[in-house]
Amino acid sequence: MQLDEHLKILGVNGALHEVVIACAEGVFDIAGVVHTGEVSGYAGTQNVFGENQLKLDVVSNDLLTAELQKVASVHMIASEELDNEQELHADGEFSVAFDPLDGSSLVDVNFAVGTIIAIYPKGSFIGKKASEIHVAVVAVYGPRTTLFVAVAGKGVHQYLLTSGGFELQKEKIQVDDEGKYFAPGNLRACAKNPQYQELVNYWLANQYTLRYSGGMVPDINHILVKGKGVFTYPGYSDEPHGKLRLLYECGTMSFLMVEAGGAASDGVMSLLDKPLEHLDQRSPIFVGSKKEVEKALEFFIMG
Ligand code: AHM
Ligand code: MG
Repeated sequence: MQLDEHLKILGVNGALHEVVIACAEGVFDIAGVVHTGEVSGYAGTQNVFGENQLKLDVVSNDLLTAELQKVASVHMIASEELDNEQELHADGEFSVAFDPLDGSSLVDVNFAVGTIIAIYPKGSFIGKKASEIHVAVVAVYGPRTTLFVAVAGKGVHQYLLTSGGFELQKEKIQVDDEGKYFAPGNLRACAKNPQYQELVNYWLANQYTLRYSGGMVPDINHILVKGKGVFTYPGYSDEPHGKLRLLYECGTMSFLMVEAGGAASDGVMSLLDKPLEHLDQRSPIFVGSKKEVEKALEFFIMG
């Protein structure tokens, strides 16, 4: 079954359906440039975070924005590659936040990368929480392109990009409460954060399997597809909030995990309930199987 039809079965109709399809079109366009390698090198610009933008980052941003621009129901957009949120259509019902190409520093080594998109109610993103997301759309560009669509209250579903479009691959993805896979982001933090070192020692002593690629999307994709595991990206003294952004990365990936029956925390509270104070806000993240997230947090509370 194609994405278009499956969305209707999930109760995603009308304007929201149009926005989700536009996101999928954007993913299709980005998959084209990622897989052909025709766009390479640096753009010669920096994003708001002071990071050098790849031409691919800029092109991916433009492709997705162009698809959203076609849909009158998109009110505002915010992108990791833009300085500010932008209004597309004054009467739109939905605001869309995205990281068009997460993990783009992994493109040259041909590792998997992804796109992270969240559809919120209209208006500015400031003050919004991930619990308000209507639909999350997350793509993984590996040897194949796969797409997760998480619909609020209706679970997470996976699609495969085939020559005929996005084909339903797996309905209602569920993550077990426990599972011995670990993806430890920001291991550099261990040097100054002994709690994290102790958590890593716990995983090693208990024979967990390491599955870490350096890309948050493929790492969390691993948890969703295998149905278990945990991904962590804590902060430490030099970078108390870590690196990953609440709006573009942590909030959306947390929504996806919670819709699949997992958990997501910043170490203190659920990442779904954390209001956005500014567009470039960073957050620590502990996400995955419920008990694995709880276990990881115990080390930080004890420390
Ligand atoms: P990006 O948005 O600049 O691509 O950075 C996000 C990526 C995540 O996918 C990944 O988890 C993280 O950066 C890894 O960063 P590092 O290796 O610097 O800790
Ligand atoms: Mg990113």
